[in-house]
Amino acid sequence: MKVLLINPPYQTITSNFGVGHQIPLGLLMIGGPLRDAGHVVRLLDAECRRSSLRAIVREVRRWEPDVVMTGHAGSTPAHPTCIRMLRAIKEDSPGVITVYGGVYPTYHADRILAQEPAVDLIVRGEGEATTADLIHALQSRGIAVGPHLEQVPGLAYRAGGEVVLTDARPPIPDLDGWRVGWELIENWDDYGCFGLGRAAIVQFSRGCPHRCTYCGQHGFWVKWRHRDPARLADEIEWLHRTHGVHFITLADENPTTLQDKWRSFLEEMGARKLPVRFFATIRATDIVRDRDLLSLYREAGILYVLMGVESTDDEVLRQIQKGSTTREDFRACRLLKEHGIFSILGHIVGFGQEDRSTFRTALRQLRLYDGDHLNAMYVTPHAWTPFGREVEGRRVVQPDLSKWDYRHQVLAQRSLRPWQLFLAVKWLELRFHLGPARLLAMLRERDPGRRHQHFWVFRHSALVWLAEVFEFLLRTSFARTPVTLAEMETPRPPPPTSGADATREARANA
Ligand code: B12
Ligand code: SF4
Repeated sequence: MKVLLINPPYQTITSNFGVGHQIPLGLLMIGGPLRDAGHVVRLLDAECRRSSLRAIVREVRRWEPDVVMTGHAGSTPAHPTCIRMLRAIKEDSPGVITVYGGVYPTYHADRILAQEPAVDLIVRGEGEATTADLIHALQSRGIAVGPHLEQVPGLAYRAGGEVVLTDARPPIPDLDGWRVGWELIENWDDYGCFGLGRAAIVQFSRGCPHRCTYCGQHGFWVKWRHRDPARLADEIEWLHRTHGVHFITLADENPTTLQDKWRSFLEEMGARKLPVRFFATIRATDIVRDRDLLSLYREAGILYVLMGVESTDDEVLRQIQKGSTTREDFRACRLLKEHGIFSILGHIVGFGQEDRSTFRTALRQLRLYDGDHLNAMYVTPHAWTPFGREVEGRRVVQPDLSKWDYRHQVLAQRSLRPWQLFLAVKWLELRFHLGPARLLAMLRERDPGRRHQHFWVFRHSALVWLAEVFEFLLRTSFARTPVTLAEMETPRPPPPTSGADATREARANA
């Protein structure tokens, strides 16, 4: 079978002006097993090439695949682009089978299939095993969507005018049993991060034992599982030696869940002494827990840690079940600084009803933490999260899904109009990054590598800031008569398991 994987031409300011374009790991993860099963697979990265829909359609016509597959990491905001692309492909090549996967289509499979004839099949949940079985079924029992697919768990499709959801597929027990299709990358120079050369994304683990109310990632992966630390380190070494990769983003929700496994990975990387640097998302509580391991973090190459502090108000942290406190956030920032690791503080606005004083307090607190960079985001009420259900009655000022990307306001605020909230967020970013103490520390930095990083990020943060202001002025509009989230008719999934159950499960799995 000929399978064309398309990374959709979804463009973001954060990739184009910020960190840089990243490899589409999700597509590579389904592509590797398909190639191993003998299929002819190609990746068309329409995002990093900024391809037009017309160019994509032409490429599909020229290459004549049996199946086109698409999906994107920024799943919700990329959805409108995916649909526009699939419609254009179907119109031009009606015989091609279209398969769509990722987080958003997983949770909205029935609605998407009911509304979009351009989507033939949806893969629900993690994609490797389901895709391999699906392509096998299509090859052996006819390249058409029909009852022969009923036996493939994890699928959704239309049959006889109805949407069929096959059984849920259990999570893959052995992550090392599935290979990433690295050879599908056509040009490694297309992918870079933080100005540090060629970059790749890898996953050490999937899932998360925590239950922050606004996040649905733990539900998507179902169980926390991890790869063998030494095998992952081997793969990173191979990426460095074969493809000149110098920067790795860990795509994990929570790589530090089990300290001994995380430590083994750090030791493996430290022992290899590779000129490879890492970006990882790590909770403040785990940084504090690992205070005696932070030199090992450094030796392993951890350079950037994104820490979701989310709010500088302990009451909000409690409400969203973050499981950390402002004291721990403060402590974690200081520990990272002492060990020469850059911290990026993920701060989310919109959990409660905010006003000007909330922003003044947030600035004071964030400056006190003394993190290196600030990533200010807007809360996004995904329907499959407890927060999404909790705020059903709140009004949505941004009905355009392509802006549900954490960089645009979605929920209305009582005391701040959208333009006021935007100004407050931009003010917060500006005041944080231009704080005199921060600027002085940057100028005083002696280490040339760290100095270069400081200036690179400063420059790119400024570009993102300016681009977002222009975008707001020229291309952003808000609903004139906002309806509530419930009125937007979002389907509701079953509630997730409790945090305590999941933590026990993670330990048992490991
Ligand atoms: C690394 C990362 C980034 C990186 C790299 C993104 C990239 N190009 O890969 C950067 C920093 C650039 C980034 C940016 C953004 N990100 Co991001 N990012 C992540 C992160 C940490 C990991 C993503 C990942 O690679 N996961 C591992 C892969 C293997 O998982 P996967 O893509 O879901 O794929 C699996 C399945 O979904 C399925 N699948 C996926 N696609 C397809 C397609 C088919 C056909 C099939 C069959 C199956 C299938 O199979 C795969 C293997 O099992 C996640 C959080 C997390 N820990 O998951 C957030 C996350 C994906 N990001 C998110 C968002 C919103 C964004 C941004 C839009 C933010 C912004 N405003 O800029 C941008 C998008 C820009 C862009 N161009 O990508 C959200 C998406 C929320 C949602 N559900 O819609 C997430 C989930 C964060 C969160 N906690 O909410 N991101
Ligand atoms: S720690 Fe919270 S926000 Fe982060 S992945 Fe886990 S549940 Fe989501």
